[in-house]
Amino acid sequence: MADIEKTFIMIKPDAVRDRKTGLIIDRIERSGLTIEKMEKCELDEELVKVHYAHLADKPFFADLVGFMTSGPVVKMVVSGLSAVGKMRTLMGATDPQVAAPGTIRGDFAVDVNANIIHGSDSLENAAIEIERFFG
Ligand code: IDP
Ligand code: MG
Repeated sequence: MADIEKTFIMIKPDAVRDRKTGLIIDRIERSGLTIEKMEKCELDEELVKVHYAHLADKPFFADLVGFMTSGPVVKMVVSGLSAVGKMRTLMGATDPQVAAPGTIRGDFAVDVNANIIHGSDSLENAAIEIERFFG
């Protein structure tokens, strides 16, 4: 039996700017998952740098930080059975060019630099990210 989990989800600035928030929320709710918390906000550069610290040595890091601070995001806590993995499946691959049709990134994004949505990649990171953004 799968466990009820909580995961951290963030609709990125490109999707908020392009008014895709409602479409993405619809996908999450139709999948049977529950939005526990949700807030539109702007991110500090420092918070983004901590959140993406695992990518600090990548050539695209500065662009990523610039992108994530370019406008408001919508951050959420999403819960449900196997919520962490289920959201990763709903989101699709990191690179929208290879994300499958029917996934959020496959359907709404074209560019890995601006790939619409963040979702925690493990239960452990979900707890850390929920505390980081909502604690
Ligand atoms: P994930 O978002 O699917 O978990 P990560 O590897 O954790 O993927 O990367 C975090 C974010 O960094 C991605 O969602 C994307 O916005 C950006 N990113 C990852 N790889 C690349 C790349 O090769 N070029 C540009 N941006 C990238
Ligand atoms: Mg990640």
